[in-house]
Amino acid sequence: MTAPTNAPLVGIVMGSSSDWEVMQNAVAVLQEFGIAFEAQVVSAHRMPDEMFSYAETARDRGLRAIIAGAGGAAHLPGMIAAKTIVPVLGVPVPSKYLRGEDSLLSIVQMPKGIPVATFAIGEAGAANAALAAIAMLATTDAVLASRLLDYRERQTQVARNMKLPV
Ligand code: RP5
Repeated sequence: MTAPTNAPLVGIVMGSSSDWEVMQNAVAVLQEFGIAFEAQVVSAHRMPDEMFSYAETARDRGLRAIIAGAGGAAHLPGMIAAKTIVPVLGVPVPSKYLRGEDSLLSIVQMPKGIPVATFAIGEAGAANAALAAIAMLATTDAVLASRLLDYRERQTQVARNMKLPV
């Protein structure tokens, strides 16, 4: 199957609408770079059939990366990765009782053979997952690569202009 040209390149899935506050940081970065994306709730333990279907169709639908965020016993990224060879970028969402350390360990400790690229807990992880997806797309898109370099340069200038109150 050939994906239409305006088809999403990056899929964002999360285990609950309660993950949105964190995961919207990935959306914001993709929007800033003008990357076609899709975002939806796909709960691993509450919607296992939809999770498998999402992963199984991802490649044919043209997705080049999947950003998967979940909290607690966060099996969504690993199970998505188990069903597709589209690269999966995992975002540990902060949890109520263990502050996301459970999410982090659940996502990062994938057994050998099925990788999930795992990012920081919370907002930084979500934003960085999007930047990593953009970097992957930029390996075959010179215009996007140039925009990513510009983004880095702007960050550098902001840091160089930082003043301390002493
Ligand atoms: C996980 O359980 C979700 O990813 C979320 O982080 C957490 C809590 O979900 P809700 O109870 O808020 O729906 O599946």
